[in-house]
Formats: sequence, C-alpha cells, structure tokens
Amino acid sequence: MRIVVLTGGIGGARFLLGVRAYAREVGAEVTAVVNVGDDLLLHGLKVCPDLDSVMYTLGGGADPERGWGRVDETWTVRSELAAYGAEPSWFGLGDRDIATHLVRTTMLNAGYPLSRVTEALATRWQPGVRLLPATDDRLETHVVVDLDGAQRAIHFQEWWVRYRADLPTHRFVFVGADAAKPAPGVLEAIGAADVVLIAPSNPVVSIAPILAVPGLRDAVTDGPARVVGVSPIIGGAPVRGMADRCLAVLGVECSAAGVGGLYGGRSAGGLLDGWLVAPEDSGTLVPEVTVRSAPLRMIDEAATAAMVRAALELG
Ligand code: GDP
Ligand code: FO1
Ligand code: CA
Repeated sequence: MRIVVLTGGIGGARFLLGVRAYAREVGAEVTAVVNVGDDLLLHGLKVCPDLDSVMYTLGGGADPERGWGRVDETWTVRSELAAYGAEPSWFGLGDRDIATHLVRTTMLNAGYPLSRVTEALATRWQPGVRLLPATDDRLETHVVVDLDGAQRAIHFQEWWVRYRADLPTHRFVFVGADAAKPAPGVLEAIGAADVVLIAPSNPVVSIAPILAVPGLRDAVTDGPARVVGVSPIIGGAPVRGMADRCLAVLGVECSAAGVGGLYGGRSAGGLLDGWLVAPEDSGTLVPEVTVRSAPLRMIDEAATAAMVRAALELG
C-alpha cells in the first residue's frame, strides 16, 4: 500500500507519527508532501519551518512543548544577534536549529535543489517516511494587511509570529506559486498512491499553498487514489494555533463542516472523497463527501495511529 500525506508543520508532523506507526504495522510506504510557504531567509539562512517540524518530530529531535525547533535548545546566537540590534528580533533561531539551516543553505548555494537537500538532512534524522517539499521553487505565503495606515503585504511569519495574526487582514498571496513546479517525485508519488491523506493541518496556510503549485491539485483530484481529509478543527475551534483567524480571512466558518466545505467534494469539483471529523462534530455534512467520526485528538502515537486507521477505512 502507498500513502501520500499532504502536510504542514506541527499538526501534520504529529499526524505523520501515527501514519508511520500504522504503515510499519501493515508494511505500507509513506510519502509526505510538505508545505514550503512558511519558508524564509533569515540572517542569510534558509529556514523551512514545516519541513523541519516534520523532520525533527519524526526523527525524535523536536521540542515537544513548542512543536517547532529542537529539544534541549540553547539560544546563544539569538542573544548575540540581539546585542548587535540585528533584526528581526521577533523570530528566534536556536543554536542547534541553526546547524540545520547552515547545512541547508550551504547545499542550496552549491546548487542542490531543496528536495535533494531535504533528503540529505533526512539521512541524519531517519524520519521513516519520504519527505518531499511541495516544490523546489520559491513559493512564499505573504499576507495583505492594514499596517501603519497603509495596505501592504508582509511575510507570513511576520503576520503569524510578530503580529499573532492580529491585524486587519485582506488576503493570502502565495508568491511564486504560478511559476512553481512540483518537486521531483511529487506527481509520481501522488499518481502511484492508493490513498492521499490531507493531514489535520492548517487548511489556509499549510495545505492551500501545497495545492497552489500548478499541477499538484490536479494530480490529486484526477488521480487514482482515494482522498481523505482529517479535520484540524474540533468542536468549532483549532486544537492549537490560529487556524480560526486564517479561516476568518476567507470568510469560512471555523468548524469541521466549514473546512470540509472549503476542501469540497471531489465529485463536485473539490478535493475530498472522505472527511474524518471528531465525535463532537458527528452531525457534519459536506456535499458529495462521506463523513465519519472518530476521536481526533493526537494525544499519543497509538491514538494517532487509530485515527489514521479510521481515515484509511473511510478511503
Ligand atoms: P503548523 O504548520 O506548524 O501550523 O502545523 P499544521 O498546519 O500542520 O497543523 C496545525 C493544525 O493542527 C492546527 O489547525 C490544529 O488545530 C491542528 N491540530 C493540532 N493538534 C491536533 C490534534 O490533536 N488533533 C487534530 N484533529 N488537529 C490538531
Ligand atoms: N514561532 C514563533 O512563534 N516564534 C519564533 O521565534 C519561531 C522561530 C522558529 C524558528 C525555526 C522554525 O522552524 C520555526 C519557528 N517558529 C517560531 C515556528 C513557526 O515559524 C510557525 O509556527 C510556523 O511557521 C507556522 O506553521
Ligand atoms: Ca505551517
């Protein structure tokens, strides 16, 4: 069996722990197609938060409380940068994490594409699933906001981390998406998959930028694999993070039905064959989509593997 997972960072990474556990049990092969819209260049270093959250989580090196960055992290470089007054001061790179960015940036500057760099980094972390960036090309999520009396576009990280998504916000723009190509292996993996799982990731800023890569969405909707999504919204609220603020920008209700409707039914021009929601949301209806409920709180690997099993039964 071949499983492809479309995923963002923290929520997707925890989901992948369950996918990997299930896959080991049944001998399935897993490919994760990871969002790159959050990526940024900082102090000359290429930072890929969602790829790193997935790689560190599956590799056992993630900080369990923060969900991003390394466990046992130290912040010497951050405080030295602060002593120089170096901006941005609102985004912190940990010392251990910086080693990843140094290796990545060196390889990118030497001409290796991000997909090859990711593969190289993964030889250390052995995530047990194949990690592919959605694209090797530049694709950055920017956010059009009102700031200092003017309408302007700021990088997603500035919106999310600096302003905690708390600015009058008009829209999201996936800069570079039009010219981006799926990374090598992405279309092949989707075309060969038995099932494509949409992780319980942020639909607006983690999953949408993946689907914005030309050809990628069509590969999913026109491909042979069943497509099953798992709701990141339980009882009308995100489990963590600010998906509610992202959905509000699109005018979509923050609910399992709202996100299911945003993805839409495959036979109605959308994405999904199946939509897994939490027991709290068991009355959810999405036109043209089979909706089932199962416990969706990823409290540990076993609970998450059970959730994956429920999603696959739906597929
Ligand atoms: P990010 O890129 O680091 O923001 O992470 P993702 O986009 O992959 O995932 C963020 C989403 O994960 C949020 O919208 C959360 O609601 C969702 N999430 C986090 N923990 C859980 C959980 O235990 N169950 C479910 N169903 N969703 C979760
Ligand atoms: N999130 C924060 O809220 N503050 C930070 O200083 C911060 C630094 C950071 C460094 C590396 C990395 O991979 C992630 C980091 N994040 C930080 C998390 C992250 O940027 C966001 O949560 C995601 O991009 C949203 O998916
Ligand atoms: Ca993300």
